[in-house]
Amino acid sequence: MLAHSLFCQYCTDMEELTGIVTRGINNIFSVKEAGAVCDDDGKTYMCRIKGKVLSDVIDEYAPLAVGDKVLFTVHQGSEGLITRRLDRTSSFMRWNAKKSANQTVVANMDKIVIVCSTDEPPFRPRFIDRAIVCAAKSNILIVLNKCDLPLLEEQIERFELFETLGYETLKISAFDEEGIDLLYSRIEGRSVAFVGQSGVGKSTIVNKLMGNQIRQTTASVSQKFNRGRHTTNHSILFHKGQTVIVDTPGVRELMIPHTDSHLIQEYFPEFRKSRGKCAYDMCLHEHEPDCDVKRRVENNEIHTDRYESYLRMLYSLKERGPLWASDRR
Ligand SMILES: Nc1nc2c(ncn2[C@@H]2O[C@H](COP(=O)(O)OP(=O)(O)OP(=O)(O)O)[C@@H](O)[C@H]2O)c(=O)[nH]1
Ligand SMILES: [Mg+2]
Ligand SMILES: [Zn+2]
Repeated sequence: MLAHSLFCQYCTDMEELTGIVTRGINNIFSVKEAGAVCDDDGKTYMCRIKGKVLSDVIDEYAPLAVGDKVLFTVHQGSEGLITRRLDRTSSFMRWNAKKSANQTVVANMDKIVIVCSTDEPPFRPRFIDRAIVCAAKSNILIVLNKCDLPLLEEQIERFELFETLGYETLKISAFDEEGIDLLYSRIEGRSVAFVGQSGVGKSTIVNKLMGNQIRQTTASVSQKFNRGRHTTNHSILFHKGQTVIVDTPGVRELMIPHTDSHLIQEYFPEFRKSRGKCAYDMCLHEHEPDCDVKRRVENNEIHTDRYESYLRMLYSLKERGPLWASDRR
């Protein structure tokens, strides 16, 4: 009888446990039970989703992401069935062009660490601009890795602009461990996810932060293309005491999630001063006459490259066309 109540999936009185998704591959999710004393204590179960879809998750590519808190029941020792996804406090979301849908890469993080590199692959500030939009309202830390390699003066200025705009930034070199302790002090006790282009050094940084606890595969940037080779192919969540660290797979291109065009400017704090000063209330600061943002770009009060980056995002939404103007989240 005891065996029946433990293992039969049709029993309704089975105890539901709470856990956190630590990885997901081919619809099998590793779920770590929320530990009694410390999250490090929890046992990990290999879980499937009960039924085909979670009833309260609608119209989203992949119903679960690493970091999701779920309810699940245990079956056959270390296997389980996920019955419910709990409400998310935050999500890092990108546009999945292949699936024509928004995709949550990681959920429930206190902070998103956007990693970029000085070189190998080259510094790409517009990638950071887009990652900021993907991170939505999450706290953000922008890390410039590979500071052992040189960077042009104008690129340093572009990076330092993020600090001026109010974002937390840090320059490190995972290679010679410069700044790793400082980075750890900024994330200790929090839940953080490392995101960024392939090859910028996310897994190398995560390995250093975790000490000897884990050893993730890292790989050199392809000589031929000077860009990463997508060494990490799925997100993984690690616990180090109370600190939660998620390593995510790098992408070559990061596209902002489908959203209302008017919302993009929310992620450009330098536009705020122009609020209420454009001739049109709903100004997108594009071709509209008497636009205060454009005027301030011309006066060099707003960085031209940031404005250009904004326009590109605006166009990328338009290019998706009306097909995607549904209520996809
Ligand atoms: N020069 C230099 N190289 C570094 C540094 N950090 C990492 N690397 C190298 O950069 C390459 C890519 O590092 P990974 O950690 O695999 O990069 P990643 O961001 O995890 O890449 P994906 O998993 O593809 O997203 C490896 O050869 C690392 O040794 C650094 O601070 N300086
Ligand atoms: Mg990696
Ligand atoms: Zn305007």
